[in-house]
Amino acid sequence: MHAWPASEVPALPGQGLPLRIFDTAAGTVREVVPQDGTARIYVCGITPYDATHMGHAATYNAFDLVQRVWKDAGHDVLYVQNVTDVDDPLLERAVATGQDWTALAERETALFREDMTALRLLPPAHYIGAVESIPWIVPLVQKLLASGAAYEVDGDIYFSVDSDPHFGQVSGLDREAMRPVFAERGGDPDRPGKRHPLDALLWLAARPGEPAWETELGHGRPGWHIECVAIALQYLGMSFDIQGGGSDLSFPHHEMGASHAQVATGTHPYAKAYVHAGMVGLDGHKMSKSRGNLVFVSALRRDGVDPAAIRLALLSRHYRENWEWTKATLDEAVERLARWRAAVSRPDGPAAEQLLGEVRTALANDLDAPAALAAVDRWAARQETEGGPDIGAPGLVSRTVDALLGVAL
Ligand code: 5CA
Ligand code: ZN
Repeated sequence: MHAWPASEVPALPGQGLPLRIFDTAAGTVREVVPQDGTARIYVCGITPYDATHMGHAATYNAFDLVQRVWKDAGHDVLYVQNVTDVDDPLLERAVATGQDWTALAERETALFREDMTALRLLPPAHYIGAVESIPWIVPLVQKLLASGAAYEVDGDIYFSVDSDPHFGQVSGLDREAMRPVFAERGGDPDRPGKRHPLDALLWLAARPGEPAWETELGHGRPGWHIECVAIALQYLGMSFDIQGGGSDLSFPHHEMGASHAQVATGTHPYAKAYVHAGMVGLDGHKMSKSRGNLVFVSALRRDGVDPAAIRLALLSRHYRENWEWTKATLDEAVERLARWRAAVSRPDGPAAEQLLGEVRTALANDLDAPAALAAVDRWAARQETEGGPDIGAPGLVSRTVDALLGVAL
């Protein structure tokens, strides 16, 4: 499917720093070094049964920063994202609201593209739906079946976690801790007939009234994890630089995805780093479609909120933090945006080379956006109180903020 239009990334003088970022698998911040000049990243996309909320936006904002840091450091970026356009939550919502599931998915995906465009989040080079990826999923599952790493239970096909010696290395959880999380996040530990309670679905045989495709695996539809693996291997291959998503995906989704890929290809690792954004909450709970405690990007836009202010609000929290969305966060961002815009509207000001260096340093250090905002705040405050002689400094500030933070002043 098509992605969304890219906003220009202005060129900056000099070169940015190598990215250091927290890798869940390593449990530490470390340098991720793209091999051949091209940095490869896969970010898990939405399940399109409801509109983009601030939690989604915060997660995609984090991985947008990754790309901006890489580009600034001189890399080409190959970015892939999926759309889970067939899965249980989508089908359930379609039935509950009496809609056609494809129409629901198309409408919400279109709205997501508009939100991403408004927030100036860079589009993936490949934006791929689960349905589109079925032709790549089938041979992968066949390979796993042939090697004995997958097996059937009443026509459904499961992945055997015991087939991967590296299983558990992404999340770092032991098997006892995995079980309740697996049950909570779409797994079925208690289904009779499975070899191991944690074994995950690769392929579901057709259920009455549900969509299904006729394939060499029989009439059915794909499981969730294998969708992302098929798309990532198709466009990025093994050992790409970053597998990204919210922290709710570290287990089971990214753990299972890594195992599926490692066993199917016989190589390791799936991704060099697994990077996870914290959860955004509202009123004391993680924002989630199932709970319904949501603030939608599109609703704020409809209310006339400047998308640049939404973006600044997201940037005001470190991406790894779990945090609560509040009206005050947005009000502060609206006020900051006005201050910055006033500061760059003058023809001259305090020299900005140091600011550029500070923003680069902050972002290369595990995407410390709050530190980057603080640096711009300091420049804007100096501009307001004392001004400066440097012709072109405001222009450099606005290009820095645009290129590295994605905010157009
Ligand atoms: N389609 C799958 C991934 S393959 C999925 O998780 N879809 S989603 O629509 O539920 O979430 C899309 C992305 O937003 C995921 O990376 C998820 O981790 C992230 N996300 C969901 N809720 C929140 C939240 N409250 N805060 C931060 N990120 C969130
Ligand atoms: Zn995914």
